[in-house]
Amino acid sequence: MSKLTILEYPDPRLRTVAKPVTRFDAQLQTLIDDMAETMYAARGIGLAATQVDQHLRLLVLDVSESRDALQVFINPELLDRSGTLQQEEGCLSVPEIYAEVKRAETVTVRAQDASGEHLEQQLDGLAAICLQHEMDHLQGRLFVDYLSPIKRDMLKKKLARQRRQPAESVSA
Ligand code: K2U
Ligand code: ZN
Repeated sequence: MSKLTILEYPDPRLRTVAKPVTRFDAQLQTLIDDMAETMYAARGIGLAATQVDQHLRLLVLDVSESRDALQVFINPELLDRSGTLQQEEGCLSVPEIYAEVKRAETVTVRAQDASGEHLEQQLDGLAAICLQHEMDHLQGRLFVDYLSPIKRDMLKKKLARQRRQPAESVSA
């Protein structure tokens, strides 16, 4: 297994719309394993293939306290959603930025597992939020897209400062 590089905003590759998975083979299983390792190492509770520059409709998540309940969703589609939940979100591709996002509280998802078998599952709470966050990634959407234009502009300026800062500290 390998740790993969996570793309960071505003990398344009994060805007790629992922394509459906059609080959359920050993190469796909290796990508799943590497994504899981990358997610756990980054202390994330979800990761979409888009974030590791693999533009396939594949995501992994694990919202368990014990960090040993990996779930894999391939070619996910939402069949139903209900309720709303507003919660502060972060993103491994947008470090140190957090913002409130409104999402469905409960979702029913249809997807395939690593062997291509179809599954249908109802998720609620943090798992539902995480799934919707990851499915946004597969559409090239980021949680910062839900920010007001003013807040998004402030974010871009903050990230630009952060990126300049390391250089300044070296030259100082
Ligand atoms: O897609 C990612 O970057 C992974 C996110 C998933 C996520 C975002 C917001 C809300 C729930 C899940 C990371 O796991 S962000 C880090 C994190 C860790 C624990 C709880 C919330 C966010
Ligand atoms: Zn994210």
